[in-house]
Amino acid sequence: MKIYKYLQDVIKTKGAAYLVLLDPDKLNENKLTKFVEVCGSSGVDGFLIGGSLMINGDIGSFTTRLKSITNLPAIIFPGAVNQVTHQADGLLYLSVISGRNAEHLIGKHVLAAPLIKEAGIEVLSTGYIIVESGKVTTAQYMSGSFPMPRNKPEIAAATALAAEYMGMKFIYLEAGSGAELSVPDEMVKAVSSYCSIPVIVGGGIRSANVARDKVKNGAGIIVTGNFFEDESNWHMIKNFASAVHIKEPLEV
Ligand code: 1GP
Repeated sequence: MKIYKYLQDVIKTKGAAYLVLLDPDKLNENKLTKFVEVCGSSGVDGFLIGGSLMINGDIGSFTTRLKSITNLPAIIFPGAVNQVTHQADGLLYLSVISGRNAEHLIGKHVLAAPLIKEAGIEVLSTGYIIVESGKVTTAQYMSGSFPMPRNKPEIAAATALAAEYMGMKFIYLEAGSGAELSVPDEMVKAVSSYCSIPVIVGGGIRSANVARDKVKNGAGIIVTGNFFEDESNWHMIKNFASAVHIKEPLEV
């Protein structure tokens, strides 16, 4: 319960938590060290680690390296069953509840469960709602499921409540990595006001203002990935963190 409690505490004290997604395929050792140091000094609350594929990266050694640089939590955001490692602190146990593909509702979970038990890491069960966001995203394609229509906040809210009643700890509203459009504020609001579990929002967030709007509409956790893959944007991480931490004075 360590990570769960940590995230709850951050949400309570800062208003929301800010997590940065790291893709082992896209960050070499040198860049990882520099980036994580910048994140640490900019107010980031933790890291998600994962990718849809793991071609060059080795999640085990990547996470070991990450943990040697920072004390912030390292949470696996698995794109596949082979992304389980004991080096991490926890894992988002994602069920694609927007879809009706049994493999991503229970199939992969059966394969992963013994590996997670062996790894001894904290499990954070998460109802993953993939939201229509313009073009087809990797998350939609890889999960073999239709996204939730973006103009149907009431369907998202009912789906999220069902996940809460099933005992899931988080809802993740996902527009998809590099999405043209982020999850609509109306949907964030509908889901977070209807459910009592924290709502994670990610995909296509490329400005601090957009991040803050999601928090104002009830998001408990904001995730960004793509935007900070470009080193020339790193000076803005502080602005993003400050925008998410709505209970703290805003840094501009
Ligand atoms: C993807 O929600 C995350 O799963 C982050 O998306 O890369 O678009 O920030 P971006």
